[in-house]
Amino acid sequence: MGEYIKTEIIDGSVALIQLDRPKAMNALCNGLMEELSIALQDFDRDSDIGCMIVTGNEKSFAAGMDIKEMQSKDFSDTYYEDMLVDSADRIMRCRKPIIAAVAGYALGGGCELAMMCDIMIVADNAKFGQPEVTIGTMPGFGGSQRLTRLIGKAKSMEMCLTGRMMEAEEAMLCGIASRLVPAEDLMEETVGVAKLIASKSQMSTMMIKEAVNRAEETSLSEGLRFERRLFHASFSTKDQKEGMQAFIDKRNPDFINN
Ligand code: CO8
Repeated sequence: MGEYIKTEIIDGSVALIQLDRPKAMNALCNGLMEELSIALQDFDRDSDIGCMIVTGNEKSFAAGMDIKEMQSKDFSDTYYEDMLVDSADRIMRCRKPIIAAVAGYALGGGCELAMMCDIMIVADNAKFGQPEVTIGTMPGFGGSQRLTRLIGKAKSMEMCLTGRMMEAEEAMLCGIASRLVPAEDLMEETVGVAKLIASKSQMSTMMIKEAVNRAEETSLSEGLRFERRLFHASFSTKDQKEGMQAFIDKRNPDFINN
């Protein structure tokens, strides 16, 4: 629990972090980013937690970085403090899966934050956009890179250059979102996915996250080699022995994250 976020542990294994600045549409002020990234880091290090969820409220996931906080900064302020780099690094270093549950606005830094997560489940009222161009700046929290990788150059250019919003259905069709659900079912669906992930061996889920992320950053042959090595390494875990034995015995596995 912090000034800008609420946290909850569900069934002992899923950590839910709710951005809680409703009066400012969950604008991502420095304090919020600090609290969020530290909470994610702490949950990531908690051996009981197998999956994290980041969500906002029904009106807004996050309407971007806090414009009121940024407006008066000049280049040397942002450059010298390396604006938001610590928070982004903390989030990117998380090794366990993070799900973004998005309802309402996910704009600018909010869209970028959602795209930093590993899975995105969206409500039918979700709206995505990179509207920085309309306030005289540009995406700076990964939008120009992640959006382009997700939806391709032409569509990413159009989104970033016009600042237009994209509805949930379009986001689903072009590959931003992994699942589209009615707004009232968003949390139930997301918690269900998170519990399923958390019920697996953390050794497997962490290796899978590492391998899938590698696909974005390397050639196919290097990525395949990396995957193969992790796959081989998974045979050194007790959970691989248990998982396969449980299949043979026709019972549920009892994973110990080892
Ligand atoms: N920052 C600060 N305050 C905000 C923000 C924001 N991003 N978004 C909304 N608010 C505030 C409003 O100012 C308003 O406050 P007040 O009640 O004090 O006037 C309150 O939230 C409610 O907002 P609205 O009255 O505007 O609500 P509407 O329902 O009419 O509109 C919108 C909702 C469409 C979400 C609208 O508020 C909006 O367009 N917000 C700004 C969206 C935007 O431009 N986001 C991009 C910000 S820039 C960014 O994210 C850069 C990322 C890169 C950083 C890189 C760092 C390294």
